[in-house]
Amino acid sequence: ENVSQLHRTSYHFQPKQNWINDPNAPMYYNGIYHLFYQYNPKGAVWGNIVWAHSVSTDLINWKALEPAIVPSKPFDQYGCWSGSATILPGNKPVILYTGITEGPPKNVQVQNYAIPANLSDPYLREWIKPDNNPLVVANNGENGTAFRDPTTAWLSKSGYWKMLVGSRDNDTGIAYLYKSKDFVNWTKAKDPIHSKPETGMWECPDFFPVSLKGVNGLDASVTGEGVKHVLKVSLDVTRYEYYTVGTYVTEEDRYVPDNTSVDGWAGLRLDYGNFYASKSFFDPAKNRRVIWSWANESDTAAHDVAKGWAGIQLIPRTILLDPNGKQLMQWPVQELETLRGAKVVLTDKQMLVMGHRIEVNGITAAQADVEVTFSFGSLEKAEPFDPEWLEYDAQKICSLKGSTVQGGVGPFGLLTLASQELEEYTPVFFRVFKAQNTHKVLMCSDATRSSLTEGLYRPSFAGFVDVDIAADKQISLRSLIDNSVVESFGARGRTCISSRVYPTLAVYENAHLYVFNNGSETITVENLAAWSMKKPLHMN
Ligand code: DQQ
Repeated sequence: ENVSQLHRTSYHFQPKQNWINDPNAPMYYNGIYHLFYQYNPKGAVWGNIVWAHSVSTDLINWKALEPAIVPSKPFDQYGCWSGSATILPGNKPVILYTGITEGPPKNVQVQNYAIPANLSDPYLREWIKPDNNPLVVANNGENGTAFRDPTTAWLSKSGYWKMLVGSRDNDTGIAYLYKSKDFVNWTKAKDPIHSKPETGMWECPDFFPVSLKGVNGLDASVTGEGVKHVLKVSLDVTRYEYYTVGTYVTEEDRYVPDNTSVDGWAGLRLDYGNFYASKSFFDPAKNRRVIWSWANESDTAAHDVAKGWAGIQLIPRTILLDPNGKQLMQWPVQELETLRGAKVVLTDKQMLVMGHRIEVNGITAAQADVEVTFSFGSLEKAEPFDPEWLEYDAQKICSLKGSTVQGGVGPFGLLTLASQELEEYTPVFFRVFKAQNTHKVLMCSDATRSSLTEGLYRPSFAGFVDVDIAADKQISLRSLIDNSVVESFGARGRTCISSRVYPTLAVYENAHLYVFNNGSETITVENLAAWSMKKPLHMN
């Protein structure tokens, strides 16, 4: 079949062809990382959904296996939708997933389980769906057409396994809590673990503990002193996710977000760009929590069909709680650095006056990893933050104040995937505003000028960065550039933004990378290191 190679990523996870969406049941088992994902074996649009399966020893090189779970039984004959893995005592993995028992338009949803046919097969190629499926059906007031995406289960001190199922009641988003002694007989807890009016369907909930101190990730079952919990949900209505940091009140089986976490539309986001249906897992080999996410295409479905493929998985990220306890920090897994090839550095503290840009030469700019720190002398020139903007989200401010709109402190940052004459470029940049008694730092990844092609979705993705910029007087940025994706990490991963872009001129060796400043305050490039990124030896 004809698969267009232009715009395919080199080091992001992609199968050879066809449609992919949500990462499913990521796990580490006996030295192997498993990634399952929603996949259409028959085309480049959503449909015919099965669980594709790939394995890896390093999260970078992947080997594709046969799909692990495909529709075959009355309890999943119209589709095998998203789910999660749990490793049971005795080192026994089990998958919980949503089966579709009645097709469109209703798409009736139930929760099933599957277990490896042969635990001594290192790749766990074959999965069995026991006959006592489904485990959980909507028979207790739940909406069976909005009832899906079971989480990894955790074991509570009372000896019960607990898991969440995403749902909604009219407009109220809900994460139902189910418990079981034996992983087979599940009963619904009296109350959902959490819900929130006017948020719509909660897809792909993820609920996990994070440590208040140190850099270790935690297994799903950890509770107690020094631990906070995070609840992440994917909002079907807007196709973005939000999360809160809070307390899991184990005695009541309720989750209570902290008063520093906004619960709802305006909440914190793992990524302010193209990032959906994310799922994390605890990696016992490296004592870390790792999160995977799907990034959909931003072109048209007709383009996807013509290309023969759609969707990528973003680079897996290590998740930590910010030492301030209020938000998460994410960073590409360290294994990614093994793909770093040719390196260039700017260490001579070059100054960027307003309107100035410097090209980063000597790397493959279409396929690169860049780390840079920018500094400045003072915030005196910071533009005032218009109080009216308090009603706006960051994206709207970025669309008003793009990279070419001159400012005070910023816009400064990177111009990625830039063509020779800047007919095309995707800027990733910061802009500092003076607000009442404080400063606001806006980070943007703006696709507006990314491509000369008409009809693409070109959002000005943006988020605020929670740092003490007046004290720091500097800010760091890392961007992973890979042909049609730019994945950026501001201030060590406090604010992350991923954009999908489709340059026509800034492709392969015709792509350029620059640092730039368009604010009146001179910006210093404290240090910059950029690497050409190699293609993994094995990618499906
Ligand atoms: N995708 C799956 C659902 C999930 C949605 C179907 C999120 O299980 O709710 O492919 O992208």
